[in-house]
Amino acid sequence: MDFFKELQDRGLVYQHTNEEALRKRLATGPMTLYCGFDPTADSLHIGSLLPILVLKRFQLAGHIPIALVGGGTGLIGDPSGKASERILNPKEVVEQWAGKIKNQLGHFLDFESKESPAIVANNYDWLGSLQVIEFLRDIGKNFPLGSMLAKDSVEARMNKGISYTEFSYMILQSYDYLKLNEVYGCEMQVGGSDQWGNITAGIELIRRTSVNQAKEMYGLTMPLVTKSDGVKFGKTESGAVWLDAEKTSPYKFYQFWMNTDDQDVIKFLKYFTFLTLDEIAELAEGVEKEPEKRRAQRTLAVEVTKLVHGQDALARAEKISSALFGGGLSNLSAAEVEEGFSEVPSATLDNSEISLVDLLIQAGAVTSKRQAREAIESGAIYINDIRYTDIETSVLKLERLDGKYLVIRRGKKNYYLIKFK
Ligand code: 629
Repeated sequence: MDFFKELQDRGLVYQHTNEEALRKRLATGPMTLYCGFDPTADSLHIGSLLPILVLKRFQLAGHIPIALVGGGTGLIGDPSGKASERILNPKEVVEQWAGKIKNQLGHFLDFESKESPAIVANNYDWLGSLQVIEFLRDIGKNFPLGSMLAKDSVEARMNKGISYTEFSYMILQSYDYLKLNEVYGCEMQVGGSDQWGNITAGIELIRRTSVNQAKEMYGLTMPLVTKSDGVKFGKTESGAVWLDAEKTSPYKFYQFWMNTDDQDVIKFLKYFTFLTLDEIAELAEGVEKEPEKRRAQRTLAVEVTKLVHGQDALARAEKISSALFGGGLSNLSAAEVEEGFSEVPSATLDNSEISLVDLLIQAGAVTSKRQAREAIESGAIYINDIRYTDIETSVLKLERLDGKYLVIRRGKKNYYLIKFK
């Protein structure tokens, strides 16, 4: 099996250093590689998923992945791909985020593997104790200003402005690569295409300083994930799609992938799943011949949700999805109702008598009594999947989901949640 070719066929290779040498090196035996993740929030989001899975692909092919948490670099701020200077986060906050991200990264890699156990490291361990005189004498001397100014990340900010702090970021990331080379024999750095400048800066630093100068160092970037409609990948109306189940529920996560365009779904299956290219080619035929079945989308949602949240959370997400889209609300537990309807308008009521008309107003389904009456009498109102057309319906007698909830639907897909105390 030609692993590099597999990466190329999946569309995962954007830029790389010397291809011939890299292919040869990959075929020679296990190699140690790394990718860094800065703690800029309390969770990773799906933007980080592609490089995480690339680390995993390398590990499955017998190589040793290092997931590096940027506890140190996260205190500085990478200007790569950023249109303007960042606001510094407090040290304690970055430290706490670094811990969470380290934990998340651990879920994707195998630490028990006999031949190629994964490594997680935090660059604060070496950057945090760097002394400024040493830094400028031993490291800074190897960075000609001309090549620093020529990096896209710096050039793009020359007019808008860039501080000395962010300008220096590439030196720190380069030093990480050098450290990881010395300590773990790391020979390759991977990242998104925005990281190319930092990766090549690191290779250059190692070339200038390392005792094993003869040894080739490698760099590889993945393409930026784009969507055919031009909308930024990974954003929804309610913001980023996070890997933390507390921030984006597994149900929402599952639905995000379900909603992938036909134009994008095959590309995403190649990027984000471990299905073989043959299996994906079969799904591609389905997209051509019977797109309405959305088999490719469902497979994508199943595979990625399972990878990130595990089998149980996937089963819950599927159950909630089929209850919401195919009927069967009454099978849902309280936790599933809360997960499935976490983003719809909701109201909490006590058990005092209330008319159906007032219930709809309380839920936010209508804005006036007249609107409520019209909606009921025209047959647009469903409660727990049953249509009610009589405005005299007794609300307190309606059967509740798990004893507590009424799910109101107005028309085809406007949902509201009522929770009883
Ligand atoms: C120290 C820090 C290193 C090596 C890398 C780093 C982090 C790097 C960065 N990466 C992005 C991030 O942390 O800023 N300077 O959010 C992000 N990355 C994953 C992909 C990326 C990149 O974590 O490389 O391209 C997104 O797909 O933007 O020694």
